[in-house]
Amino acid sequence: MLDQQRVQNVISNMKTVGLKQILVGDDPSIFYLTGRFVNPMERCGAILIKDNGEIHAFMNNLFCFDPMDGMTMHYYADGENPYALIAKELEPGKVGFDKNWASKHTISVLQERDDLIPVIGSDCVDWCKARKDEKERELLRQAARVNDMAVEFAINHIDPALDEKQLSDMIEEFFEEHGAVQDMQLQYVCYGKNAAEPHHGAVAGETLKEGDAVLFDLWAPINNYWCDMTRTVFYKSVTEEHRKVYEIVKKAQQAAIDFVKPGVKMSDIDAVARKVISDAGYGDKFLTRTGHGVGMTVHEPPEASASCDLIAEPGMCFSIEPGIYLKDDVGVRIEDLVIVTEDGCEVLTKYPKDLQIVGND
Ligand SMILES: [Mn+2]
Repeated sequence: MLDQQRVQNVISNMKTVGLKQILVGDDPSIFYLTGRFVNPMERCGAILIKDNGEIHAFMNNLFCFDPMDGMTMHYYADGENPYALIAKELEPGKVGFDKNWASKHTISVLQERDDLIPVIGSDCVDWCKARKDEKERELLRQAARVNDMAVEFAINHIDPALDEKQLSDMIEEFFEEHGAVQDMQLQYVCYGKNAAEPHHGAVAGETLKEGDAVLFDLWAPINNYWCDMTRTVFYKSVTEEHRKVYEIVKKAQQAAIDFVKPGVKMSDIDAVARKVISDAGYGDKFLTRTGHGVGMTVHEPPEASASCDLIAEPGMCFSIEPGIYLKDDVGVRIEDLVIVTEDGCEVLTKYPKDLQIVGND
């Protein structure tokens, strides 16, 4: 069913930016507006939204996308040209295209007409998606609960007999047993110096030794909403410098969480975390942005970074995940998801953050 409230919110954003028509082609965005998740793969599928409230759907007839109230359906068969159908419904002038729609679709629509001006239109949907309603907040909380359990499972299964990939596979299986549906997703398990690479995944043959940091960055979609969480622990012992690094990251992460409330700039959330780490002398070792939005996709607006000019608003959900990365030595990252509330934020992921040394029992 078409979610009229969400559609109206999108249209109001379109009016704000002066767009009369947008084409939505991103599967999660179509799901957000219609409650139907279609994955037409390489075929063309899109929803056209006009600022007068007219909605059209263009779908291949092989996919189960039944008619719904408030939307004009245009089905095409394999061998027919869907772009001509779309072009026929467009008004001359600016068309907001979806940033995630394959360029072959966008270009093919443009080739049907010479009076269209393409611009990026998906912000109008993304800004709505960024502010989670209560139903979505509850789904994010449920996913975070599984994430807490997965982190606990991971930490309890640290074992020198398991390489990174073996432990990663066990965590993935745990997620799937708890309702996660994944498509080749890799759970990050990083031992020792591998943790110094922010996007090290989990590699077969990488083994654990005393004094290593063990960084888990675990993420999965549950009922279409993602969780994402990182904890770093140490195996058997920790050096003074690694302990110091850990405490700085923990302090930076807490400072950023404490700063989150409606009205603050997303870029200032990043600045708050960065200041703690810079003041401690590790500013050039904080290699990533502080956070990213999470919802039906694991990386979406708004991001907590110097380049994001969005303002935090109630319902926004994003990660707070500062880190310090010392090449060939150690990496520490602590990540939680938060939802902005009326006067601060709710931290979704709750696994404790005090420094843990495991493997001595
Ligand atoms: Mn993350």
